Amino acid sequence: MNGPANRTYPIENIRRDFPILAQQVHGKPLVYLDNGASAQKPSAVIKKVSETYETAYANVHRGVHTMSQLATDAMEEAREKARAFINAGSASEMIFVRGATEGINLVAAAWGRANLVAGDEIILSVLEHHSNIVPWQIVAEQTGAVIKVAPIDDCGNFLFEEYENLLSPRTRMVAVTHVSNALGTVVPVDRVIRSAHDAGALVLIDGCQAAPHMAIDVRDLDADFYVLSGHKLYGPSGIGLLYGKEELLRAMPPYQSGGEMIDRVTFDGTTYADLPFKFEAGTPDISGAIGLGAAIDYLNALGHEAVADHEGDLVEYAAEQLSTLNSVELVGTPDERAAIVSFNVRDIHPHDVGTILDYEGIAVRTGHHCAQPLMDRFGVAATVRASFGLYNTRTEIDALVRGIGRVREMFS
Ligand code: C6P
Repeated sequence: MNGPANRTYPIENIRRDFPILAQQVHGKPLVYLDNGASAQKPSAVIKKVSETYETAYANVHRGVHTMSQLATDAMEEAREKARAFINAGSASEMIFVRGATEGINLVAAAWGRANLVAGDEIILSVLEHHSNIVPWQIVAEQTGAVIKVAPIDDCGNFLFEEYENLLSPRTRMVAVTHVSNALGTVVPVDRVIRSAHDAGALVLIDGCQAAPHMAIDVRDLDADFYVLSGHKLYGPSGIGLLYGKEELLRAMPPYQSGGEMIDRVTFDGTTYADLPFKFEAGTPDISGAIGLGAAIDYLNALGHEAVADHEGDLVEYAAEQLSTLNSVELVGTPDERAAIVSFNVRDIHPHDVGTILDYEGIAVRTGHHCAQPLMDRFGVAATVRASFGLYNTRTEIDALVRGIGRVREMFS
């Protein structure tokens, strides 16, 4: 039985939508629990990408010919879907980027270099992925800005009061994750944003691990910048989104330069294209953007609430089942978590756990999850991470628990 608590959730149909889930690995049915790294793709997305190449592909925003117009229209339609998906005010505020990493680098470099001066403060949290640390370190080095780090408690909860105490008249940017990729902690970003704004700072939210699991409303949040990656959202890899408030994006200098982002070029100087194109230098990932639009359609058809209910049941069940195993130590037990559980198996290296689980057909991520400061906070070098998606089942969590039993057997 596949569970879950909600019997109207069409889990069997959903699983059939994802061809890769029918694969076997080492002769066992694939149990894919590495969605935090990259989610699998439904047929609708795969078909949309191949259909684009088969019937409506050319470079965009350049050609007067039919194929270019078809591709341009499809890409702009995808931008509109993305706008609606996070409730941005206008498509001008939606920049197609390679992924969250590029989105954060864009803001850190373009906004940071133009606005930060020595002594200005940037607040990050200890939960951050390296993608939301290193770009700020680089711009801090270049400008003399200072980085402060908001702490967490021993369960992995974001400590809101301690964060508020870090805010000062010198705080210019607060850049925090919406959901921790290593622990699943949901950060109260609405309150984080309100406090930062009261202190006169801007806020960038790294929504990579939130967007697949919950409805995002950037206007309701009042986020200044919000980034996400398509490949974690059941879309293609190589495409992602940066949302930025229009007045901020307008005031920022370009990030990369070249074709597409210009208005007029002479050897005396260049004027730039209007938003969003000012930040989209070069030929974009055309089929990727169109595929992302199809992934958004797919998620919308299922409904965020239904997906969140299903995944909420899974993550609760997983945490409960894993905590019954004497040999397992959960790393992080936050009050509110989304679709991610991290743990270690006593006396066994996470890579060994991951390798043996793979022989059972179970895909998990092991390592530091690109969150080394967070691993340091917990005094561990690495963890095993099971991260769930809309197609996972309780049966697969039972397989994970049996797999851990197998790991124990092999090491005893
Ligand atoms: N986390 C994980 O296994 P890119 O690589 O640009 O699509 O996303 C970077 C990134 C930024 N922020 C968060 C919170 C993330 O989780 C990630 C990607 C993957 O956890 C790969 S390291």
